[in-house]
Amino acid sequence: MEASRIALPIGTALDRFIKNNQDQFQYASGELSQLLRDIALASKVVNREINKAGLIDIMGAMGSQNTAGDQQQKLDVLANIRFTRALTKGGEAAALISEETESFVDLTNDGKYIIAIDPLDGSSNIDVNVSIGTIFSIYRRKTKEGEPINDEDILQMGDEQVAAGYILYGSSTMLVYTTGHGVNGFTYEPTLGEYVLSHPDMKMPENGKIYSINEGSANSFSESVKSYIQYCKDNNYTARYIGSLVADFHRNMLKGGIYIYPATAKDPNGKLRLMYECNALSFIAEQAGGIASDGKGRVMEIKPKDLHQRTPFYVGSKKMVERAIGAK
Ligand code: P6P
Repeated sequence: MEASRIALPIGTALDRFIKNNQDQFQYASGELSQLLRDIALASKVVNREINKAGLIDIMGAMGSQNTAGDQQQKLDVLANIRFTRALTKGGEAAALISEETESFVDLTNDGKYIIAIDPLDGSSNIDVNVSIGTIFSIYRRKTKEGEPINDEDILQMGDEQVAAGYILYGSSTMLVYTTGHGVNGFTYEPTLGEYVLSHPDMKMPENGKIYSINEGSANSFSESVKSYIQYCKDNNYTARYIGSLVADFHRNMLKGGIYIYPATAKDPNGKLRLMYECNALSFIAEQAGGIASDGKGRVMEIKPKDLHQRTPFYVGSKKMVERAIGAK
């Protein structure tokens, strides 16, 4: 039975919120505070740079590719540097898994945590001023401090996450995270330089009428995906696809909805990455009462084989995902 909790008022600063909920975090609360502070700090710097995009030469592609062969945007690389630097200085993270780097990055700290991060998801939208996001998962390292980091630390199932979150750089900048005891959203107040509680105890509506999928790939969808999309159309649902996962996910968190990136001819295992996109959003979705599936089972039960492996992704309101995956 969880200790009854004093609900903290809207406007509570992130640090204060973490301290007040320290008994919920299974490890030393100071470590979580430091990790979230490191991530929040880097996000504030990234947020500032995003807001200047167009004024300074950070738009457009680097002319290089990431591990997946995706064109790296200049801000992708900048964001990766900012998060890596902040987590290194913070001292709590032992290693980092990032979309932007082939192998894991050994931060040579004696930290007890492994961070998986997509520093800037949806970055191709930067040049057209569409919302983008950062997605992160926090795992406890399995090896002892001082021992070399190995696959046991790096390839952990989503169910092993101790915390996860996202930052949405939108009309306002928000940090949303969970430590396994519900989901809380914080809005960045630039005049204070602080994230303050704005969305306490977020719950994803059990049902909804918004579906997010790139119907340009419809010809290669499976029959079950095609029939679900037809069901949405027959029931006058609204199609909303921003092309930025965090933005679509966040809207569905607030209004109810489903986001689907299924297997397609171009991406037979789906496009999205298990370790630094799907696991984090699955943890948040489930903590908010939603469902996250690969079309067959829970995303967080997938045993990773590769840092950058992809998975089909069905995430959102419980009743919508159940119908989409044909669950009874
Ligand atoms: P497509 C952005 O590249 C991303 O990873 C997600 O943010 C977004 O939902 C999806 O890919 C868009 O992919 O193939 O529909 O353009």
